[in-house]
Amino acid sequence: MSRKITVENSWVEGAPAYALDEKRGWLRVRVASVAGDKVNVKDGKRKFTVKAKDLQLSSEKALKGIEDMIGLDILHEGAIQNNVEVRYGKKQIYTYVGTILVSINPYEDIPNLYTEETIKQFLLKGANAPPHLYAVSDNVYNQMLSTGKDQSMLISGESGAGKTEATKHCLRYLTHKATENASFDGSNLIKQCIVDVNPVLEAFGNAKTKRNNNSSRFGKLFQVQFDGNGAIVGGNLISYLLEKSRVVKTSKGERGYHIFYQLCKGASKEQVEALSLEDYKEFNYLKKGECFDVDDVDDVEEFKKVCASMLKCGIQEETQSKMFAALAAILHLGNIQFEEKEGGTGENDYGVVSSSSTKSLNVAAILLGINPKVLQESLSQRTMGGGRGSVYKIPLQCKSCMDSRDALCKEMYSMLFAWLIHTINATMASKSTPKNFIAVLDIFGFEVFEQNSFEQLCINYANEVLHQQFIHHYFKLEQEEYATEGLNVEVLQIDQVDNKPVLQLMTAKPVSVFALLEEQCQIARGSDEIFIDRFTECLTKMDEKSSSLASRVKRQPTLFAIKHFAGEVKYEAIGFIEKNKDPLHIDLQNVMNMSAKKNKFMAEVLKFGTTNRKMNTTVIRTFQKQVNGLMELLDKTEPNYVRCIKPNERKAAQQFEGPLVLSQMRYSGLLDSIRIRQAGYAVRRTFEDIIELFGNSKLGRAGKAEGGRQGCLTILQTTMMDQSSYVFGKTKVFFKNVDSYAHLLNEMAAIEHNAAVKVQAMWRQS
Ligand code: AD9
Ligand code: MG
Repeated sequence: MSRKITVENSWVEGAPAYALDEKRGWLRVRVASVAGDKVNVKDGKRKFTVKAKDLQLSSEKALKGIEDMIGLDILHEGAIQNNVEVRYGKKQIYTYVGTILVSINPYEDIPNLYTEETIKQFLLKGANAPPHLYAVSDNVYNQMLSTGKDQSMLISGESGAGKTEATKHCLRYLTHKATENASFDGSNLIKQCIVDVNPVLEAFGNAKTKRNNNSSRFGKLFQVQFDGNGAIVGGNLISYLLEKSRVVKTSKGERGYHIFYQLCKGASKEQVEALSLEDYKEFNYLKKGECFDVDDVDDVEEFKKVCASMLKCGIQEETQSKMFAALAAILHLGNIQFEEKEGGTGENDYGVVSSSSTKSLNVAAILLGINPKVLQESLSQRTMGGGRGSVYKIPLQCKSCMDSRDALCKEMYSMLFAWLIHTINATMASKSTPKNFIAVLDIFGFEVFEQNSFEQLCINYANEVLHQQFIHHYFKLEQEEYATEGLNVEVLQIDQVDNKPVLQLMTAKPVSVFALLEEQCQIARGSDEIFIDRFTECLTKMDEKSSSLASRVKRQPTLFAIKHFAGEVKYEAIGFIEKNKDPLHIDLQNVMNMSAKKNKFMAEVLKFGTTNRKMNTTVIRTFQKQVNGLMELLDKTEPNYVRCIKPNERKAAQQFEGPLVLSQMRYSGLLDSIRIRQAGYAVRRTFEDIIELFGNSKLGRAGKAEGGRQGCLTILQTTMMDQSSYVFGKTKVFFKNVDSYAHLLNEMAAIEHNAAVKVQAMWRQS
């Protein structure tokens, strides 16, 4: 009688396998002995015990590090980790899982990976190229031309995983490809701008954080537009959720936006004098993080590059000077301190600009083109509406004065950023109607920190929406493969991986996290505390699936938890309402209006005030609209996914941490896409593969003689495969699960009178 091999419960001594180790992820081990549902394994000399469910079959192919992991016929976590780890060790950072490109950040420059020569090679190789961003970009471009369908490249991953670098490589390759394919009809300016826009965007939108020395603090979608011949005719940028709090606040070891440091260090003598930038280390906004420099970055050099790039993006020197003046104004505003008014006690302990800050106040006022006295008043008092159209002013306490100052700076910076994007877009705008576009999305990945606030809620919401799109796309692809093979697809159940319940919990009307938060923002006495109480109340009114994904955190009354597709996140509700309303009181708006009267540049910039203000809406509503717009755009495209993964938290080269990589694979939906595959038919082999499996045995020869479908059928019938465990497609046989495929291998071993170890060796070869 042949011995039954299943994945979980039948291991033989000496069999190679993967065992799950908490600290190191999946390790290659050999089975030492089996004791019930526990298995003792050996990792070199070290012995340890794992549960049978934490042991997986070893894969010979993974050991070699194959280019497309779909080729691992049994796709599981152990083999996947092993495969990418092996490749990473060989500095092969790119690997496919079917059509998804997985990219592992090498944290070092790999020789010849991105040279002009390499680009040329990829232009020649076409479909035969090894996994690379260039190969994906090449394919995307060709797809666009051959199908006439717009394309998107969705680049995701957590902070520091390499999204922005990947985006740049894609755009660079696309500009080469387009040039090769069709000459530019006078649109060189546009191509230049597409190439040069990055240093500008990074200067204004990136900063050093603990995770990444060049962290993008905004999301972006870059559309490259083409004519019918594949020539680039235009470009368009959309930005998402710039982290404006970074202008006024950075934690230790982090910096504000690069441009501030570049300007202070790189400005000419005249500029320094005109903008009073001599003592830049004394600017409060810059010194808070106690970090003025970034390793291996020369801010002076960068400043030159940024100025040159701005020129290519259509921002002339004169305008640049005005931008710098606005930035300097922000820095000087940040140095205005407030103190309690002399002699003031009790009711009168409101703030006035401290005497030591007079210079900062004056410089800021001059740069903005307003009267210092008016600036001082606007920061330290608030105009309120009385009855019958009357107004009155109330003085602010010190803390509120500082909040006012910070609010003004944040607003000015975010308007400047919006203006910048608008101006770049004007330079890149197509003169003719484009036929197609390729959209490259570089957007913040799922975030879970020790403390999570409103920003994480927004970011994680966007990730849920993108994840759903990904899942649905993969589901569709699977269905298409079944359809091509002529199979009935009823076996596929999207429910297992669909994240609809979380999205419902977050966005449904009338009850959801967003709906309740909006409600509190609309009513005068709304508060974070009421929001979170209402939230608990409302959980009972939601459908069971959604409500099971949310909870209040025990003994921490202001915390609530949401189980996202990528894991549970605990959010601190205090501050939600303020952040969602993002108010800018009238006195600060007046400061900007006054500045706009004197300063044409400020008048331009002012047009880009946050839409929230203009429409009297909230951050969530604006962001939801943006995300919906993004999804509408992406839905019309053929999506292509790039999953960037960070191998360690130390920005170190050649350090691969299994559990960290696996958790990102989970976040990125990679493992879900595999689950989708396994939800239908986990193993699929061509008829020829099956026949080949039986080699020169009698049955193998019989199969070969009949060939194709019939040969395969003979083998399956002779080995008495349970008929319900597989189905025939047009070119492949599909096995429901790994166990039914195991039965076949098992039979094969019996025919060959071989030991079970050999069977497991066959597993590895298949
Ligand atoms: V964030 O969400 O904006 O904080 P990204 O964009 O995912 O993040 P980024 O592309 O900025 O990460 O990469 C982080 C750093 O990793 C880069 O500054 C490089 O130092 C390093 N990196 C990333 N990709 C590569 C690469 N392909 N080769 C070499 C790389 N180094
Ligand atoms: Mg980035």
